[in-house]
Amino acid sequence: MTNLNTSTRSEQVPHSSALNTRTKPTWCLGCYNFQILAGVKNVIAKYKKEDFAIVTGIGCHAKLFDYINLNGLNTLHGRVLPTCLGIKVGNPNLNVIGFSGDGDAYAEGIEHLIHAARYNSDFKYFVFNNQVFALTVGQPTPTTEIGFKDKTTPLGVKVHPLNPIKLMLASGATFVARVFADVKQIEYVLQEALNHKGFAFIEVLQPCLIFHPHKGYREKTYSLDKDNHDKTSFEQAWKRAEEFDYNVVNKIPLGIFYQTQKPIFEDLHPQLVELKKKGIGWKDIKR
Ligand SMILES: Cc1ncc(C[n+]2csc(CCOP(=O)(O)OP(=O)(O)O)c2C)c(N)n1
Repeated sequence: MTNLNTSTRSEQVPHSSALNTRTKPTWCLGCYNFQILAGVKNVIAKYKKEDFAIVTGIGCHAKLFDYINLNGLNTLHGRVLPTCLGIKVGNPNLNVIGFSGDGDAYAEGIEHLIHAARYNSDFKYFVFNNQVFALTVGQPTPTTEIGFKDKTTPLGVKVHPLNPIKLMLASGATFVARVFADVKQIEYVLQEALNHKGFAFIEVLQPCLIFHPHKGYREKTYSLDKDNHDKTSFEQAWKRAEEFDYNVVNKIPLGIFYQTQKPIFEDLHPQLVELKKKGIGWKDIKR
């Protein structure tokens, strides 16, 4: 994370209401997105909000942009990651966090996801995975399980779901995590991701109460932390990732699958190193 030390407001009591906006949330009553929103705000409230920028895609998840009082961009469907990278290149001193749905990340934006893992720019990326395109009323996405039916797929999904955790591991991501949409889990993983230097991929299991409720889903989850998982071992991460293939299963591991250190994109470019040293963005350079 950039500016972790300089921007901390540790002497003050963090108050997430400072990040409130006047926009009334239009998510469904009880939507798990409220949990994610609260967790994200609680963590960012500990820092100076001017040091942050957020990016959202298009979908239910993207409404989060209207509910947090931070700078950033509500961008095009599937284009969260290049927008995050653009902001980092414009000002590498900003802490950038991207938010996508599973449609946004794994369908429209899938190519960017692979390269974001490869580039290892120092920004963080949440994917709210409800296993449907929720805003457009519940069509299957690349992580929808076999057999799921809706009006567009009346005979049920036939093809095997994508496993994004394995995709991220194979693409070279330096921080790969999955949590449930619970305020405490979001707080934990966001703080860990901010402390990580490099790209952080965080999938959030976020059942859609209307189009894909997944009853009993949460009971199948267990914590990697409490199960002797070594997050520095690629082999262990891969094995754990295989335990849940996004079809109905008995157990779903949650936590940080894998964390390692590699050079970050910004440090490989002298111009960006220079901006970081000076604590400025391109717009601050006098010409
Ligand atoms: C390029 C493009 N394709 C399709 C759409 C239509 N569209 C708007 S929202 C949406 C669903 C988004 O689903 P997801 O990313 O999973 O987010 P969720 O609504 O589930 O949070 C789609 C397909 C669009 N706006 N732009």
